[in-house]
Amino acid sequence: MTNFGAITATASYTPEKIVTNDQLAEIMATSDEWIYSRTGIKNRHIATIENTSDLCMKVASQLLEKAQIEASQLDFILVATMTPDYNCPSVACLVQGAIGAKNALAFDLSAACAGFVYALSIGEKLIQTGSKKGLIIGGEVFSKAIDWQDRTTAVLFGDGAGGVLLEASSTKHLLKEKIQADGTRAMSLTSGYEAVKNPYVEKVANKSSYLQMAGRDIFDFATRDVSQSITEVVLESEETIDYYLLHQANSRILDKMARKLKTPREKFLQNMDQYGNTSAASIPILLDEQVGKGTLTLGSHQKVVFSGFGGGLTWATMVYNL
Ligand code: B82
Repeated sequence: MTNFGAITATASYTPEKIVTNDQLAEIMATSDEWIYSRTGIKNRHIATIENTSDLCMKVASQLLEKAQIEASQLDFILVATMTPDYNCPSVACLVQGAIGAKNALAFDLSAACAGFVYALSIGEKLIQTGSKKGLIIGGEVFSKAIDWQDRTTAVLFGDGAGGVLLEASSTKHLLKEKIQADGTRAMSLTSGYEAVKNPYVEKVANKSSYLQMAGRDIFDFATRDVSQSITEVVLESEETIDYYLLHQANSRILDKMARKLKTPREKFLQNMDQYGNTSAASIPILLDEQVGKGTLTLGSHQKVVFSGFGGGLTWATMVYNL
């Protein structure tokens, strides 16, 4: 049986331009102390030329190069993003065309900061039903979606992309998962609103399209509902977890989760200091970085938790056997 998915390569790419907290303080009323003490963020990469598909294409090419496979061998390309270049074509199709993955189905998945884990879950099902190889990518250019006049949100986000190659394997790697949503709390985090606008509309809704978030509400969601899902999935897996790779929104969330889960804080890997919140890209960027550093090794059977959470509300947790 070769019907399980295995992550066989990781990659990430962030735009060259780095903006520090001090540099942000030059264009808005904020400070390094204010940002760092509340969020754990110091720097973020900001796109100046590249759009989301460009970042994702770089990740896709790196994955093919690392695994030494041809683009034509790919059966699927899934991109998790809430900041696509276009509504149509999808980022996934732009990547498919650019790398020449002529046999791959391709689509984008919108599940905000939980998007990468949602997409990994769908990729696993595609492998279970016969696909052999596919790319799962999370990519965002959030800098185009935020209100640069709003210092409470503008300081939080960064641009970037990360991804994995998923291949058919005889070993089970995705040990347990729980993929959830609660649309009754949809208005807690919104971005990209588009009003109905046509010659027959009398009054076009005057609602901001910028990212807006009810910080305290989603902080409570993360530390309550997401902690609970992690507790459940880990218990069901009956595994001892080596590391936790959670969405990199805010280091205070990780502090509180570690306390709630009675787990040493060091097991919660962290890189939001260098990238800020990259939404769907945050977990695959963190994964690739830790594989690069040697903290995590593919094929080592280390047990990790992936947990993404964000707008929707959406949340998705996996216990993964690397
Ligand atoms: S905050 O509300 O301002 N706060 C927590 C009480 C500061 C210490 C805040 C800030 Br600043 C940044 C992020 C959050 C937050 O809770 N974010 C999220 C929570 C759940 C899901 C996604 C996110 C996200 O930001 O992506 C709170």
